[in-house]
Amino acid sequence: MKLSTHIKKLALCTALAFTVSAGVMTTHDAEAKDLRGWNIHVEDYPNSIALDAFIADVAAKTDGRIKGKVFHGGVLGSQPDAIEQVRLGAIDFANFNLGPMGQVVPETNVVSLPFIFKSIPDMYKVMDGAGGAAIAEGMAKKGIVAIGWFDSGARSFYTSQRAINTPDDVKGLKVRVMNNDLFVGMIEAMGGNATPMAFGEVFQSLKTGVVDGAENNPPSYESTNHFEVAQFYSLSEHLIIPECLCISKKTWDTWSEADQKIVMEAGKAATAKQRELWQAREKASMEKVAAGGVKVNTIADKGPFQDAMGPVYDKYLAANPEMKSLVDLITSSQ
Ligand code: BDP
Repeated sequence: MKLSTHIKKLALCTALAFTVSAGVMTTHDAEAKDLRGWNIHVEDYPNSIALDAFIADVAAKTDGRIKGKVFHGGVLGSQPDAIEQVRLGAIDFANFNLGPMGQVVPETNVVSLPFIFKSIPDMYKVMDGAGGAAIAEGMAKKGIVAIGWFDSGARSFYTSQRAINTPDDVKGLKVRVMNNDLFVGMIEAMGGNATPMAFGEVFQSLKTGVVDGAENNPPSYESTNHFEVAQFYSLSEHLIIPECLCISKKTWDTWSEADQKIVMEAGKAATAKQRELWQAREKASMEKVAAGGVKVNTIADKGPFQDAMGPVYDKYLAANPEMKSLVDLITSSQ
């Protein structure tokens, strides 16, 4: 929509809101369009609950000037497509994992490096500080406004045939990864065969043996029922990749500064809610998969996995020398 049309619309909404506050009208938001929110997860997932709360909060605080609906379960398409849609303004807001965003926003690749974060609290510290700000800046340049960082725990391997205790155990396995060359390199560094694939296709691929395994955090392993078809869960915790609550810059730019502030605040509240729900869901998911017959093994010494990632870092930094300062910033602030 043209900016001038938007301004007219906003002026109309303001006038209508004024009329309402004067007690003349009962509805005032007939003009506001429904924003479309993209989400890959099932409805009761922590991220989904936080997204629903976010848009409800925004609608309440803007008196319906900004309102919308979240489309759960990836019905608006896969994440790589949705990232493009957000950039174009066809999708207005979304929760994205930063993993598949690397092809579009180079700064996000830094958090897709295996073992870049030492722990979840370290990830929070970095993302809520200068590291997160640098990544948000890179995203804004590509038309995506990050207003919060969601927790996505740590990703570990799950396989259908045997547990993984050392990098050697990955040798020869076909492992599904998210869409990013870095993850292909990560699996190949351990001698496995990486298969980039959309999230929605993984269950069937595990079931039919197209892949031998995949990797994800406990809530995703559980909510997708992947645990039913890949029953060895090996806690390698090799990737801690945060997620964003983000807004299309095209949509963002149509809002007044006051409304942007309201959206930002609602984003903060939704992020706090997601992080809290996440902790509880991780526990519940681990209990559920254990009850479902999953054999969980912890990996006491992650050193060999970290060592195996040396070439992944070398290759990445050789190809992206401009990212070295961001990698250094992240590692030195933990
Ligand atoms: C989940 C992320 C989701 C990804 C999915 C995946 O929350 O955004 O699409 O992993 O593996 O943990 O594709």
